[in-house]
Amino acid sequence: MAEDLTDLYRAFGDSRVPPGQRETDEFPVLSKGETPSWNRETWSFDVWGAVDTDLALSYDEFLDLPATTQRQDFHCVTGWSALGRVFTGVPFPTVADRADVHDDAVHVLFHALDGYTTDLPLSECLNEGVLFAYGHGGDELAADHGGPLRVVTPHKYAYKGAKWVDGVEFLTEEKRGYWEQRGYSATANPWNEERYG
Ligand SMILES: Nc1nc2c(c(=O)[nH]1)N[C@H]1C(S)=C(S)[C@@H](COP(=O)(O)O)O[C@H]1N2
Ligand SMILES: [Mo]
Repeated sequence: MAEDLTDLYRAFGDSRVPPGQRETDEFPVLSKGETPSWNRETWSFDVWGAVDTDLALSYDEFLDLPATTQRQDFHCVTGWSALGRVFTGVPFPTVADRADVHDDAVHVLFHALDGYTTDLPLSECLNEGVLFAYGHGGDELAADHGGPLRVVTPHKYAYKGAKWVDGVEFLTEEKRGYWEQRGYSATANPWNEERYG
């Protein structure tokens, strides 16, 4: 059973579809470049920075972490919203707990196989629904949608969710990610239409 997070918008606004967004039945692919290849034998999910325990997990080790399934909406800053998508994976706090994050960590930079990065305050990463997802709709997450592993952030525009994520850096000060350095909002709250920074 998927945990239903489609009412998460109530904490942020009155309408499930945020202002300026239009609903689509599709799940479009939006990437800055090509879909990167990966090797199951050498792929490593790394956690470093302001933590006591650096992590370097193989894909199989990642699959052994306790998982959850959630139904959520997905809002791209370019204007489409895909409603009721079902993702399976590992909640952000589970990873943070394993890494023993330092008390002075305040920010997180996600790293991906295509060179993409995106950043969020640590407190926003601990919001309900931030998930490292390897499953979508009951299947393995497709490569175009970020397989083997991606982040989803139902309370933020979707560029906050790094596809092909393979690194999480905990920081004691803010750092900006790929789109955040190029004029997109660092905060990215869809119900406030925080599109540009
Ligand atoms: N690594 C990586 N992650 C990324 C992107 C990207 O280009 N590279 N694009 C972002 C943007 S702008 C959006 S809308 C979503 C799109 O996810 P989808 O292709 O599964 O719809 O991924 C986000 N994560
Ligand atoms: Mo996007």
